[in-house]
Amino acid sequence: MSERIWWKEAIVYQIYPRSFKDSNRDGVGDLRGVIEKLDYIQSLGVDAVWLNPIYKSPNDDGGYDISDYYSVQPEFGTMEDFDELLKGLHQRKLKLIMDLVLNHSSDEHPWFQESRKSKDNVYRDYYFWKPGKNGGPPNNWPSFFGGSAWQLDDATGEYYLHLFSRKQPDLNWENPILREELNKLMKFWLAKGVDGLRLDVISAISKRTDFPDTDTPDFNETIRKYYANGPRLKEFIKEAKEKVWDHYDVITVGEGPGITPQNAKDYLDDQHGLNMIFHFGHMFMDQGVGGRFDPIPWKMRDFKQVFKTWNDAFKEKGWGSVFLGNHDFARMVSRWGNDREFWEQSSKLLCTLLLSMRGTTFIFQGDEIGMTNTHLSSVSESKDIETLNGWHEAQKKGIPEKTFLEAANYAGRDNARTPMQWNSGKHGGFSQGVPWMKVNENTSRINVDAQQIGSDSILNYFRAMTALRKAYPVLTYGSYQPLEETPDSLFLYFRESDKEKLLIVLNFSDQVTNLPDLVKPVISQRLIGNYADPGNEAVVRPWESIVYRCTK
Ligand code: ISL
Ligand code: CA
Repeated sequence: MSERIWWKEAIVYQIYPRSFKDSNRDGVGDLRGVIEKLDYIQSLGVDAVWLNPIYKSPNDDGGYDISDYYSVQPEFGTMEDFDELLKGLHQRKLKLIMDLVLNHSSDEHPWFQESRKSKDNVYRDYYFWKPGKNGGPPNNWPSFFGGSAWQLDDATGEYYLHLFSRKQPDLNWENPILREELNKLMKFWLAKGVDGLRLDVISAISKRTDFPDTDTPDFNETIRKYYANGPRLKEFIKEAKEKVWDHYDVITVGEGPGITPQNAKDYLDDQHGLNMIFHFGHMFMDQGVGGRFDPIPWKMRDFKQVFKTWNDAFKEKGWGSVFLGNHDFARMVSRWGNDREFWEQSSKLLCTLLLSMRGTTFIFQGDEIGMTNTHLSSVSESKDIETLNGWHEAQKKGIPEKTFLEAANYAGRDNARTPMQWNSGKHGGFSQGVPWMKVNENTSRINVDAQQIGSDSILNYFRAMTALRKAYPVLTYGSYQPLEETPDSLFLYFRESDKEKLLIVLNFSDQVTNLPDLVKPVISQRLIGNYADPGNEAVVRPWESIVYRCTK
Protein backbone atom coordinates (compact mmCIF):
# COMPACT_ATOMS: atom_id res chain seq x y z
CA MET A 1 0.00 0.00 0.00
CA SER A 2 1.23 3.51 -0.75
CA GLU A 3 2.49 5.65 2.16
CA ARG A 4 -0.04 6.56 4.89
CA ILE A 5 -1.24 10.16 4.49
CA TRP A 6 -3.14 11.66 7.42
CA TRP A 7 -5.49 13.88 5.47
CA LYS A 8 -6.52 11.00 3.20
CA GLU A 9 -7.30 8.83 6.21
CA ALA A 10 -8.86 11.59 8.26
CA ILE A 11 -12.47 11.56 9.34
CA VAL A 12 -13.42 15.23 9.63
CA TYR A 13 -16.16 16.55 11.92
CA GLN A 14 -17.63 19.85 10.74
CA ILE A 15 -18.59 22.33 13.45
CA TYR A 16 -20.82 25.33 12.73
CA PRO A 17 -19.89 27.18 15.94
CA ARG A 18 -22.97 29.43 16.11
CA SER A 19 -25.13 26.32 16.54
CA PHE A 20 -22.83 23.92 18.38
CA LYS A 21 -22.80 24.89 22.09
CA ASP A 22 -23.42 28.17 23.93
CA SER A 23 -21.23 28.58 27.02
CA ASN A 24 -22.33 32.04 28.22
CA ARG A 25 -26.14 32.02 27.96
CA ASP A 26 -26.39 34.57 25.14
CA GLY A 27 -28.08 31.99 22.89
CA VAL A 28 -25.20 31.95 20.41
CA GLY A 29 -22.78 29.05 20.16
CA ASP A 30 -19.17 29.98 20.85
CA LEU A 31 -15.58 28.73 21.05
CA ARG A 32 -15.75 27.98 24.77
CA GLY A 33 -18.79 25.85 23.98
CA VAL A 34 -16.66 23.85 21.54
CA ILE A 35 -13.94 23.55 24.20
CA GLU A 36 -16.55 22.13 26.60
CA LYS A 37 -17.29 19.39 24.05
CA LEU A 38 -13.77 18.37 23.05
CA ASP A 39 -14.02 15.01 24.83
CA TYR A 40 -17.30 14.30 23.04
CA ILE A 41 -15.71 15.16 19.69
CA GLN A 42 -12.77 12.88 20.45
CA SER A 43 -15.17 10.09 21.49
CA LEU A 44 -16.54 10.01 17.94
CA GLY A 45 -13.30 8.54 16.60
CA VAL A 46 -12.77 11.47 14.25
CA ASP A 47 -9.34 12.92 13.46
CA ALA A 48 -9.99 16.55 12.62
CA VAL A 49 -12.45 19.39 12.99
CA TRP A 50 -13.48 21.70 10.15
CA LEU A 51 -14.53 24.91 11.91
CA ASN A 52 -16.84 27.24 9.94
CA PRO A 53 -15.71 30.91 9.95
CA ILE A 54 -15.07 32.46 13.36
CA TYR A 55 -13.77 35.85 12.22
CA LYS A 56 -15.26 39.28 12.94
CA SER A 57 -18.34 39.62 10.75
CA PRO A 58 -21.61 41.56 10.52
CA ASN A 59 -23.09 38.05 10.10
CA ASP A 60 -24.99 38.89 6.92
CA ASP A 61 -24.20 35.39 5.64
CA GLY A 62 -23.46 33.30 8.71
CA GLY A 63 -19.93 34.65 9.09
CA TYR A 64 -18.98 34.22 5.41
CA ASP A 65 -18.78 38.01 5.23
CA ILE A 66 -15.58 38.85 7.05
CA SER A 67 -14.87 42.41 8.20
CA ASP A 68 -11.61 41.62 10.02
CA TYR A 69 -9.61 38.50 9.11
CA TYR A 70 -7.33 38.93 12.11
CA SER A 71 -9.86 38.86 14.91
CA VAL A 72 -12.43 36.50 16.36
CA GLN A 73 -16.12 37.33 16.14
CA PRO A 74 -16.83 38.83 19.62
CA GLU A 75 -19.98 36.66 19.98
CA PHE A 76 -17.76 33.58 19.54
CA GLY A 77 -15.14 34.67 22.07
CA THR A 78 -11.56 35.92 22.05
CA MET A 79 -8.28 35.05 20.37
CA GLU A 80 -7.25 33.47 23.69
CA ASP A 81 -10.33 31.22 23.46
CA PHE A 82 -9.24 30.24 19.95
CA ASP A 83 -5.71 29.48 21.13
CA GLU A 84 -7.13 27.34 23.97
CA LEU A 85 -9.40 25.50 21.53
CA LEU A 86 -6.49 24.75 19.17
CA LYS A 87 -4.39 23.53 22.09
CA GLY A 88 -7.25 21.36 23.37
CA LEU A 89 -7.70 19.78 19.95
CA HIS A 90 -3.97 19.10 19.56
CA GLN A 91 -3.76 17.61 23.08
CA ARG A 92 -6.38 15.10 21.91
CA LYS A 93 -4.47 14.41 18.68
CA LEU A 94 -7.20 16.19 16.73
CA LYS A 95 -6.33 18.52 13.87
CA LEU A 96 -8.00 21.82 13.01
CA ILE A 97 -9.09 22.82 9.51
CA MET A 98 -10.05 26.52 9.43
CA ASP A 99 -12.58 27.92 6.99
CA LEU A 100 -11.15 30.89 5.07
CA VAL A 101 -13.27 33.09 2.82
CA LEU A 102 -10.98 34.66 0.23
CA ASN A 103 -13.35 35.10 -2.72
CA HIS A 104 -15.03 38.07 -1.07
CA SER A 105 -14.95 40.14 2.11
CA SER A 106 -17.68 41.93 4.02
CA ASP A 107 -18.62 45.39 2.73
CA GLU A 108 -17.80 46.53 6.28
CA HIS A 109 -14.16 45.51 5.85
CA PRO A 110 -11.92 48.63 5.90
CA TRP A 111 -10.62 47.65 2.47
CA PHE A 112 -14.09 48.04 0.96
CA GLN A 113 -14.94 51.09 3.01
CA GLU A 114 -11.88 52.75 1.42
CA SER A 115 -12.40 51.24 -2.03
CA ARG A 116 -15.89 52.69 -2.42
CA LYS A 117 -14.79 56.25 -1.46
CA SER A 118 -13.40 57.26 -4.86
CA LYS A 119 -12.35 55.88 -8.22
CA ASP A 120 -8.73 56.70 -7.58
CA ASN A 121 -8.64 55.37 -4.03
CA VAL A 122 -5.59 53.18 -3.40
CA TYR A 123 -7.94 50.32 -2.41
CA ARG A 124 -10.18 50.76 -5.47
CA ASP A 125 -8.76 47.71 -7.23
CA TYR A 126 -9.13 45.41 -4.25
CA TYR A 127 -12.62 44.86 -5.67
CA PHE A 128 -14.33 44.84 -9.09
CA TRP A 129 -15.90 48.16 -10.03
CA LYS A 130 -17.53 48.84 -13.41
CA PRO A 131 -19.76 51.52 -14.93
CA GLY A 132 -23.32 50.45 -15.70
CA LYS A 133 -24.56 49.58 -19.17
CA ASN A 134 -27.78 50.89 -20.81
CA GLY A 135 -28.88 52.22 -17.45
CA GLY A 136 -28.38 48.92 -15.66
CA PRO A 137 -25.66 46.62 -14.27
CA PRO A 138 -22.55 45.85 -16.35
CA ASN A 139 -23.91 42.37 -17.29
CA ASN A 140 -26.69 39.90 -16.56
CA TRP A 141 -24.95 37.76 -13.93
CA PRO A 142 -27.30 36.61 -11.15
CA SER A 143 -26.16 36.46 -7.54
CA PHE A 144 -26.21 33.14 -5.64
CA PHE A 145 -28.52 34.98 -3.29
CA GLY A 146 -31.00 36.36 -5.81
CA GLY A 147 -31.06 39.49 -7.90
CA SER A 148 -28.13 40.90 -9.85
CA ALA A 149 -24.51 40.13 -8.95
CA TRP A 150 -23.83 43.87 -9.30
CA GLN A 151 -24.71 46.67 -6.89
CA LEU A 152 -24.74 50.35 -7.84
CA ASP A 153 -22.81 52.42 -5.32
CA ASP A 154 -23.88 56.08 -5.22
CA ALA A 155 -20.57 57.52 -3.99
CA THR A 156 -18.90 56.94 -7.38
CA GLY A 157 -21.90 55.95 -9.56
CA GLU A 158 -20.26 52.63 -10.41
CA TYR A 159 -21.31 49.02 -9.76
CA TYR A 160 -19.36 46.52 -7.70
CA LEU A 161 -19.43 42.73 -8.18
CA HIS A 162 -20.89 40.45 -5.50
CA LEU A 163 -21.54 36.86 -6.50
CA PHE A 164 -23.18 36.41 -3.13
CA SER A 165 -24.92 39.02 -1.02
CA ARG A 166 -24.61 42.78 -1.59
CA LYS A 167 -22.63 42.81 1.65
CA GLN A 168 -20.08 40.37 0.19
CA PRO A 169 -18.14 42.28 -2.51
CA ASP A 170 -15.86 40.00 -4.55
CA LEU A 171 -12.13 40.48 -3.99
CA ASN A 172 -10.05 41.24 -7.07
CA TRP A 173 -7.37 38.54 -7.24
CA GLU A 174 -6.07 40.16 -10.44
CA ASN A 175 -4.51 42.71 -8.09
CA PRO A 176 -1.15 41.35 -6.80
CA ILE A 177 -1.25 43.75 -3.83
CA LEU A 178 -4.56 42.21 -2.72
CA ARG A 179 -3.17 38.71 -3.19
CA GLU A 180 -0.23 39.68 -0.96
CA GLU A 181 -2.71 40.84 1.71
CA LEU A 182 -4.43 37.45 1.53
CA ASN A 183 -1.11 35.61 1.78
CA LYS A 184 -0.33 37.64 4.88
CA LEU A 185 -3.59 36.75 6.64
CA MET A 186 -3.19 33.07 5.75
CA LYS A 187 0.29 33.11 7.28
CA PHE A 188 -1.11 34.69 10.45
CA TRP A 189 -3.44 31.73 11.07
CA LEU A 190 -1.00 29.10 9.85
CA ALA A 191 1.70 30.45 12.19
CA LYS A 192 -0.68 29.57 15.03
CA GLY A 193 -0.37 25.90 14.09
CA VAL A 194 -3.62 25.42 12.20
CA ASP A 195 -3.45 22.11 10.29
CA GLY A 196 -5.68 22.78 7.31
CA LEU A 197 -7.60 25.38 5.34
CA ARG A 198 -11.06 24.92 3.84
CA LEU A 199 -11.08 27.49 1.06
CA ASP A 200 -14.53 28.95 0.46
CA VAL A 201 -15.68 29.10 -3.18
CA ILE A 202 -12.06 28.81 -4.29
CA SER A 203 -13.33 27.81 -7.73
CA ALA A 204 -14.54 31.39 -8.34
CA ILE A 205 -11.53 33.51 -7.37
CA SER A 206 -10.36 34.03 -10.97
CA LYS A 207 -12.88 36.17 -12.85
CA ARG A 208 -13.46 36.45 -16.56
CA THR A 209 -12.52 40.11 -16.52
CA ASP A 210 -14.40 40.82 -19.77
CA PHE A 211 -17.53 39.90 -17.80
CA PRO A 212 -19.53 38.38 -20.67
CA ASP A 213 -23.28 37.92 -20.19
CA THR A 214 -24.33 34.42 -19.18
CA ASP A 215 -26.05 32.66 -22.06
CA THR A 216 -28.07 30.26 -19.91
CA PRO A 217 -31.01 30.61 -17.48
CA ASP A 218 -29.72 27.53 -15.61
CA PHE A 219 -28.04 28.88 -12.49
CA ASN A 220 -25.74 25.92 -11.88
CA GLU A 221 -24.73 26.10 -15.56
CA THR A 222 -23.88 29.78 -15.07
CA ILE A 223 -21.72 28.90 -12.04
CA ARG A 224 -19.87 26.29 -14.08
CA LYS A 225 -19.43 28.35 -17.23
CA TYR A 226 -18.95 31.88 -15.92
CA TYR A 227 -18.10 31.96 -12.20
CA ALA A 228 -15.94 28.89 -11.67
CA ASN A 229 -12.83 27.71 -13.49
CA GLY A 230 -11.65 31.20 -14.46
CA PRO A 231 -8.58 31.74 -16.69
CA ARG A 232 -6.10 32.27 -13.83
CA LEU A 233 -7.55 29.89 -11.23
CA LYS A 234 -4.76 27.35 -11.53
CA GLU A 235 -2.14 30.09 -11.43
CA PHE A 236 -3.60 31.74 -8.31
CA ILE A 237 -3.79 28.42 -6.47
CA LYS A 238 -0.21 27.57 -7.48
CA GLU A 239 1.00 30.98 -6.29
CA ALA A 240 -0.72 30.67 -2.90
CA LYS A 241 0.81 27.22 -2.51
CA GLU A 242 4.31 28.39 -3.37
CA LYS A 243 4.11 31.61 -1.36
CA VAL A 244 2.22 30.30 1.68
CA TRP A 245 1.05 26.69 2.04
CA ASP A 246 4.40 25.09 1.16
CA HIS A 247 5.96 26.84 4.12
CA TYR A 248 3.68 25.21 6.69
CA ASP A 249 2.54 21.74 7.62
CA VAL A 250 -0.94 22.40 6.24
CA ILE A 251 -3.43 20.75 3.92
CA THR A 252 -5.96 22.50 1.75
CA VAL A 253 -9.49 21.53 0.77
CA GLY A 254 -11.10 23.76 -1.82
CA GLU A 255 -14.83 24.29 -2.01
CA GLY A 256 -15.41 23.88 -5.70
CA PRO A 257 -18.91 24.66 -6.96
CA GLY A 258 -18.65 24.46 -10.74
CA ILE A 259 -15.54 22.26 -10.80
CA THR A 260 -16.12 19.21 -13.00
CA PRO A 261 -14.68 15.68 -13.01
CA GLN A 262 -12.88 16.66 -16.19
CA ASN A 263 -11.09 19.72 -14.83
CA ALA A 264 -10.77 18.88 -11.11
CA LYS A 265 -7.30 17.40 -11.57
CA ASP A 266 -6.09 20.76 -12.92
CA TYR A 267 -6.42 22.12 -9.41
CA LEU A 268 -5.40 19.05 -7.42
CA ASP A 269 -1.71 18.49 -7.22
CA ASP A 270 0.38 17.80 -4.15
CA GLN A 271 3.14 19.88 -5.75
CA HIS A 272 1.29 22.84 -7.23
CA GLY A 273 -2.32 22.66 -6.18
CA LEU A 274 -4.88 21.81 -3.56
CA ASN A 275 -4.86 18.55 -1.67
CA MET A 276 -8.57 17.92 -2.19
CA ILE A 277 -11.86 19.53 -3.17
CA PHE A 278 -15.49 19.39 -2.24
CA HIS A 279 -17.36 18.67 -5.46
CA PHE A 280 -21.10 19.17 -5.71
CA GLY A 281 -22.14 16.58 -8.26
CA HIS A 282 -24.69 14.99 -5.93
CA MET A 283 -25.53 18.20 -4.08
CA PHE A 284 -27.09 19.92 -7.07
CA MET A 285 -28.85 16.82 -8.47
CA ASP A 286 -32.23 17.87 -7.06
CA GLN A 287 -31.90 21.52 -8.04
CA GLY A 288 -33.84 22.55 -11.13
CA VAL A 289 -32.95 25.34 -13.53
CA GLY A 290 -33.87 27.90 -10.88
CA GLY A 291 -31.37 26.52 -8.36
CA ARG A 292 -31.98 25.64 -4.73
CA PHE A 293 -35.60 26.79 -4.47
CA ASP A 294 -36.56 25.02 -7.67
CA PRO A 295 -36.29 21.44 -6.36
CA ILE A 296 -36.74 18.49 -8.71
CA PRO A 297 -36.85 14.77 -7.83
CA TRP A 298 -33.47 13.08 -7.77
CA LYS A 299 -32.78 9.56 -9.01
CA MET A 300 -30.77 6.91 -7.19
CA ARG A 301 -29.24 6.00 -10.53
CA ASP A 302 -27.79 9.50 -10.82
CA PHE A 303 -26.68 9.47 -7.18
CA LYS A 304 -24.69 6.28 -7.76
CA GLN A 305 -23.30 7.62 -11.04
CA VAL A 306 -21.92 10.72 -9.27
CA PHE A 307 -19.81 8.53 -6.98
CA LYS A 308 -18.58 6.46 -9.92
CA THR A 309 -17.74 9.51 -12.03
CA TRP A 310 -15.74 11.17 -9.28
CA ASN A 311 -13.99 8.00 -8.25
CA ASP A 312 -12.96 7.47 -11.87
CA ALA A 313 -11.74 11.08 -11.98
CA PHE A 314 -9.49 10.52 -8.96
CA LYS A 315 -8.49 6.93 -9.72
CA GLU A 316 -4.90 7.79 -10.68
CA LYS A 317 -4.41 11.34 -9.38
CA GLY A 318 -6.16 13.75 -7.05
CA TRP A 319 -8.26 13.06 -3.99
CA GLY A 320 -11.88 13.75 -3.22
CA SER A 321 -14.00 14.40 -0.20
CA VAL A 322 -17.11 12.44 0.70
CA PHE A 323 -19.95 14.34 2.29
CA LEU A 324 -23.75 14.16 2.24
CA GLY A 325 -24.50 17.40 4.02
CA ASN A 326 -23.02 20.50 5.58
CA HIS A 327 -24.15 23.96 6.76
CA ASP A 328 -25.39 24.78 3.25
CA PHE A 329 -27.73 21.86 2.67
CA ALA A 330 -30.63 19.95 4.21
CA ARG A 331 -29.94 17.30 6.83
CA MET A 332 -28.68 14.13 5.20
CA VAL A 333 -31.25 11.75 6.74
CA SER A 334 -34.12 13.99 5.61
CA ARG A 335 -32.69 14.52 2.12
CA TRP A 336 -31.25 11.12 1.17
CA GLY A 337 -32.80 8.79 3.81
CA ASN A 338 -36.18 8.24 5.43
CA ASP A 339 -36.45 10.40 8.56
CA ARG A 340 -39.78 8.86 9.55
CA GLU A 341 -40.39 5.09 9.71
CA PHE A 342 -36.75 4.23 8.93
CA TRP A 343 -35.05 7.19 10.61
CA GLU A 344 -32.59 5.08 12.61
CA GLN A 345 -31.72 2.57 9.89
CA SER A 346 -31.32 5.19 7.16
CA SER A 347 -29.18 7.45 9.39
CA LYS A 348 -26.88 4.49 10.01
CA LEU A 349 -26.90 3.55 6.34
CA LEU A 350 -25.78 7.06 5.36
CA CYS A 351 -23.03 6.97 8.00
CA THR A 352 -21.95 3.67 6.46
CA LEU A 353 -21.71 5.26 3.02
CA LEU A 354 -19.73 8.22 4.37
CA LEU A 355 -17.25 5.92 6.11
CA SER A 356 -16.86 3.25 3.43
CA MET A 357 -16.32 5.43 0.36
CA ARG A 358 -12.96 6.33 -1.24
CA GLY A 359 -12.11 9.91 -0.27
CA THR A 360 -11.79 11.88 2.94
CA THR A 361 -14.95 11.64 5.03
CA PHE A 362 -16.63 14.83 6.22
CA ILE A 363 -19.53 14.51 8.68
CA PHE A 364 -21.61 17.53 9.70
CA GLN A 365 -22.38 18.16 13.39
CA GLY A 366 -25.56 16.35 14.44
CA ASP A 367 -25.59 13.88 11.56
CA GLU A 368 -23.87 11.38 13.88
CA ILE A 369 -27.10 11.32 15.94
CA GLY A 370 -29.50 11.55 12.99
CA MET A 371 -30.63 15.14 13.41
CA THR A 372 -33.38 15.95 10.92
CA ASN A 373 -34.64 18.95 8.97
CA THR A 374 -36.47 21.64 10.85
CA HIS A 375 -39.82 23.10 9.74
CA LEU A 376 -40.41 26.77 9.04
CA SER A 377 -44.10 27.65 9.36
CA SER A 378 -43.42 30.99 7.69
CA VAL A 379 -40.49 32.41 5.72
CA SER A 380 -40.06 35.07 8.40
CA GLU A 381 -38.73 32.33 10.71
CA SER A 382 -35.73 31.82 8.43
CA LYS A 383 -32.36 33.14 9.58
CA ASP A 384 -30.69 32.55 6.23
CA ILE A 385 -30.09 35.32 3.71
CA GLU A 386 -30.28 32.81 0.86
CA THR A 387 -33.81 31.85 1.89
CA LEU A 388 -34.95 35.38 2.73
CA ASN A 389 -33.63 36.74 -0.58
CA GLY A 390 -34.99 33.70 -2.38
CA TRP A 391 -38.45 34.53 -1.06
CA HIS A 392 -38.04 38.14 -2.22
CA GLU A 393 -37.24 36.86 -5.74
CA ALA A 394 -40.13 34.38 -5.61
CA GLN A 395 -42.58 37.12 -4.71
CA LYS A 396 -41.48 39.07 -7.80
CA LYS A 397 -42.46 36.00 -9.86
CA GLY A 398 -45.80 35.73 -8.05
CA ILE A 399 -44.90 32.43 -6.38
CA PRO A 400 -47.18 31.88 -3.32
CA GLU A 401 -45.49 31.65 0.10
CA LYS A 402 -46.83 28.11 0.58
CA THR A 403 -45.01 26.93 -2.56
CA PHE A 404 -41.80 28.73 -1.69
CA LEU A 405 -41.95 27.45 1.89
CA GLU A 406 -42.22 23.86 0.66
CA ALA A 407 -39.00 24.36 -1.30
CA ALA A 408 -37.29 26.10 1.65
CA ASN A 409 -38.32 23.35 4.06
CA TYR A 410 -36.99 20.75 1.63
CA ALA A 411 -33.72 22.39 0.60
CA GLY A 412 -33.07 25.49 2.68
CA ARG A 413 -29.95 26.04 4.74
CA ASP A 414 -31.90 26.69 7.98
CA ASN A 415 -32.34 22.91 8.13
CA ALA A 416 -28.67 22.43 8.93
CA ARG A 417 -28.30 25.38 11.27
CA THR A 418 -30.67 24.51 14.10
CA PRO A 419 -28.73 24.12 17.35
CA MET A 420 -26.99 20.85 18.19
CA GLN A 421 -29.26 18.60 20.26
CA TRP A 422 -27.31 17.57 23.39
CA ASN A 423 -30.17 16.39 25.60
CA SER A 424 -33.93 16.40 26.06
CA GLY A 425 -33.83 19.39 28.41
CA LYS A 426 -34.60 23.05 27.70
CA HIS A 427 -33.30 24.11 24.30
CA GLY A 428 -31.78 20.66 23.92
CA GLY A 429 -28.96 21.58 26.27
CA PHE A 430 -27.53 23.92 23.60
CA SER A 431 -28.02 27.07 25.64
CA GLN A 432 -29.39 28.28 28.94
CA GLY A 433 -30.37 31.47 27.19
CA VAL A 434 -32.80 31.94 24.30
CA PRO A 435 -31.15 30.26 21.27
CA TRP A 436 -30.50 32.48 18.24
CA MET A 437 -32.43 29.89 16.26
CA LYS A 438 -35.26 27.60 17.42
CA VAL A 439 -34.09 24.13 18.49
CA ASN A 440 -35.83 21.31 16.63
CA GLU A 441 -38.75 20.06 18.78
CA ASN A 442 -37.60 16.48 18.28
CA THR A 443 -34.64 17.14 20.58
CA SER A 444 -36.84 15.43 23.19
CA ARG A 445 -36.23 12.21 21.25
CA ILE A 446 -33.11 12.88 19.17
CA ASN A 447 -30.16 13.99 21.29
CA VAL A 448 -26.64 12.97 22.28
CA ASP A 449 -27.48 11.93 25.85
CA ALA A 450 -30.22 9.55 24.65
CA GLN A 451 -27.71 7.80 22.38
CA GLN A 452 -24.59 7.63 24.53
CA ILE A 453 -25.54 4.34 26.17
CA GLY A 454 -27.68 2.28 23.81
CA SER A 455 -25.30 0.06 21.83
CA ASP A 456 -27.66 0.19 18.84
CA SER A 457 -27.95 4.00 18.79
CA ILE A 458 -26.98 5.95 15.67
CA LEU A 459 -24.21 7.60 17.69
CA ASN A 460 -22.69 4.31 18.75
CA TYR A 461 -23.11 2.90 15.28
CA PHE A 462 -21.19 5.93 13.96
CA ARG A 463 -18.46 5.26 16.51
CA ALA A 464 -18.31 1.61 15.43
CA MET A 465 -18.06 2.69 11.78
CA THR A 466 -15.20 5.13 12.44
CA ALA A 467 -13.40 2.30 14.26
CA LEU A 468 -14.04 -0.04 11.31
CA ARG A 469 -12.67 2.50 8.83
CA LYS A 470 -9.49 2.76 10.87
CA ALA A 471 -9.19 -0.99 11.25
CA TYR A 472 -9.48 -1.49 7.48
CA PRO A 473 -7.19 0.86 5.48
CA VAL A 474 -8.80 -0.68 2.38
CA LEU A 475 -11.73 1.62 3.13
CA THR A 476 -9.41 4.56 2.58
CA TYR A 477 -6.90 3.42 -0.03
CA GLY A 478 -8.70 0.49 -1.69
CA SER A 479 -10.17 0.64 -5.17
CA TYR A 480 -13.86 1.47 -5.61
CA GLN A 481 -15.76 -1.04 -7.74
CA PRO A 482 -19.51 -0.41 -7.87
CA LEU A 483 -21.79 -3.20 -9.04
CA GLU A 484 -23.73 -1.93 -12.02
CA GLU A 485 -26.26 -4.71 -12.47
CA THR A 486 -28.38 -4.07 -9.36
CA PRO A 487 -31.82 -2.53 -8.88
CA ASP A 488 -31.52 1.27 -8.69
CA SER A 489 -32.18 1.45 -4.95
CA LEU A 490 -29.61 -1.24 -4.11
CA PHE A 491 -26.18 0.38 -3.91
CA LEU A 492 -23.37 -2.21 -3.78
CA TYR A 493 -19.68 -1.62 -4.14
CA PHE A 494 -16.46 -3.44 -3.44
CA ARG A 495 -13.45 -1.85 -1.81
CA GLU A 496 -10.33 -3.83 -2.62
CA SER A 497 -6.61 -3.74 -1.91
CA ASP A 498 -3.96 -6.39 -2.38
CA LYS A 499 -4.80 -7.77 1.06
CA GLU A 500 -8.48 -7.11 1.64
CA LYS A 501 -11.78 -7.08 -0.22
CA LEU A 502 -14.92 -5.67 1.41
CA LEU A 503 -18.44 -5.46 0.03
CA ILE A 504 -20.73 -2.63 1.10
CA VAL A 505 -24.47 -3.23 0.73
CA LEU A 506 -26.84 -0.23 1.00
CA ASN A 507 -30.59 -0.57 0.42
CA PHE A 508 -31.84 2.96 -0.30
CA SER A 509 -35.52 1.96 -0.12
CA ASP A 510 -38.44 1.09 2.14
CA GLN A 511 -38.72 -2.30 0.40
CA VAL A 512 -37.13 -5.67 1.08
CA THR A 513 -34.90 -6.79 -1.78
CA ASN A 514 -32.65 -9.72 -2.61
CA LEU A 515 -28.91 -9.82 -2.44
CA PRO A 516 -27.70 -10.38 -6.03
CA ASP A 517 -26.57 -14.01 -6.60
CA LEU A 518 -23.36 -12.64 -8.07
CA VAL A 519 -21.98 -11.62 -4.67
CA LYS A 520 -23.11 -14.55 -2.54
CA PRO A 521 -20.12 -16.79 -3.29
CA VAL A 522 -17.55 -14.14 -2.28
CA ILE A 523 -18.94 -12.84 0.99
CA SER A 524 -17.39 -14.47 4.01
CA GLN A 525 -17.91 -12.41 7.20
CA ARG A 526 -20.46 -9.74 8.24
CA LEU A 527 -18.33 -7.00 9.82
CA ILE A 528 -21.13 -4.57 10.70
CA GLY A 529 -24.81 -4.05 9.98
CA ASN A 530 -27.49 -1.55 10.96
CA TYR A 531 -30.05 -4.14 12.05
CA ALA A 532 -29.53 -5.70 15.47
CA ASP A 533 -29.81 -9.24 14.09
CA PRO A 534 -28.04 -10.46 10.92
CA GLY A 535 -31.34 -11.77 9.47
CA ASN A 536 -31.36 -13.83 6.29
CA GLU A 537 -28.18 -13.18 4.30
CA ALA A 538 -29.95 -13.56 0.97
CA VAL A 539 -32.41 -10.80 1.79
CA VAL A 540 -31.67 -7.09 2.25
CA ARG A 541 -34.15 -5.34 4.50
CA PRO A 542 -35.47 -1.77 4.14
CA TRP A 543 -32.64 0.76 4.54
CA GLU A 544 -30.35 -2.07 5.58
CA SER A 545 -26.61 -1.47 5.34
CA ILE A 546 -24.04 -4.21 5.75
CA VAL A 547 -20.27 -4.37 5.36
CA TYR A 548 -19.02 -7.83 4.43
CA ARG A 549 -15.51 -9.15 4.36
CA CYS A 550 -14.95 -11.10 1.13
CA THR A 551 -12.67 -13.92 0.08
CA LYS A 552 -9.91 -12.68 -2.26
O1 ISL B 1 -25.80 27.23 -1.34
C1 ISL B 1 -25.31 27.05 -2.41
C2 ISL B 1 -26.01 27.40 -3.66
O2 ISL B 1 -26.82 26.31 -4.01
C3 ISL B 1 -23.96 26.50 -2.49
O3 ISL B 1 -23.58 26.36 -3.82
C4 ISL B 1 -23.04 27.49 -1.80
O4 ISL B 1 -23.55 28.77 -1.71
C5 ISL B 1 -21.78 27.65 -2.59
O5 ISL B 1 -21.28 26.34 -2.75
C6 ISL B 1 -20.78 28.51 -1.81
O6 ISL B 1 -20.86 28.21 -0.43
C7 ISL B 1 -19.91 28.89 0.39
O7 ISL B 1 -19.86 30.29 0.10
C8 ISL B 1 -21.01 31.07 0.41
C9 ISL B 1 -21.59 30.79 1.81
O8 ISL B 1 -22.91 31.33 1.89
C10 ISL B 1 -21.67 29.29 2.08
O9 ISL B 1 -22.12 29.06 3.40
C11 ISL B 1 -20.29 28.69 1.86
O10 ISL B 1 -20.28 27.29 2.15
C12 ISL B 1 -20.57 32.51 0.32
O11 ISL B 1 -19.43 32.67 1.16
CA1 CA C 1 -22.51 32.24 23.55
